[in-house]
Amino acid sequence: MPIDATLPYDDDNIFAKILRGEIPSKKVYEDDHAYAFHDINPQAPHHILVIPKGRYVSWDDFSVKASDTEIAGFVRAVGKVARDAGFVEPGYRLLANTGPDSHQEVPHLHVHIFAGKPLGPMLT
Ligand code: IU
Repeated sequence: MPIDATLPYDDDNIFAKILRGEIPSKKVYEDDHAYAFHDINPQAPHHILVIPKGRYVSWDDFSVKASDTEIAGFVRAVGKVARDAGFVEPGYRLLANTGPDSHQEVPHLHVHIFAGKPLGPMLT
């Protein structure tokens, strides 16, 4: 079910538990600002999620409340994950669902990285 992204951050959300190591995940990358892991239900041959380490519900929450250092660190981490995975040359897609109409399901900001095949036109 889509979440209500206007609610305060919930420390019991599944990605918070993954960050704390309480739930296993297939880790791809980690640094001071970001953690990346394979999506449990991949929608492309390669489907990685990158999440900030800070407590942000959504892209909107992050864009308003995160420090410039956190934002820069997170954006660079997303780029590094895609680059290190070899996605730059063939290409990849980023997606951050935000709010009910987007069908955001987990209330901790996550950027999807899709790659591994021609992805076709954008969804509408
Ligand atoms: P969304 O943008 O909030 O709709 O995406 C949530 C994603 O989190 C979705 O692709 C799920 O497959 C993925 N996911 C996961 O990787 N591990 C989990 O334990 C859960 C969801 I719950």
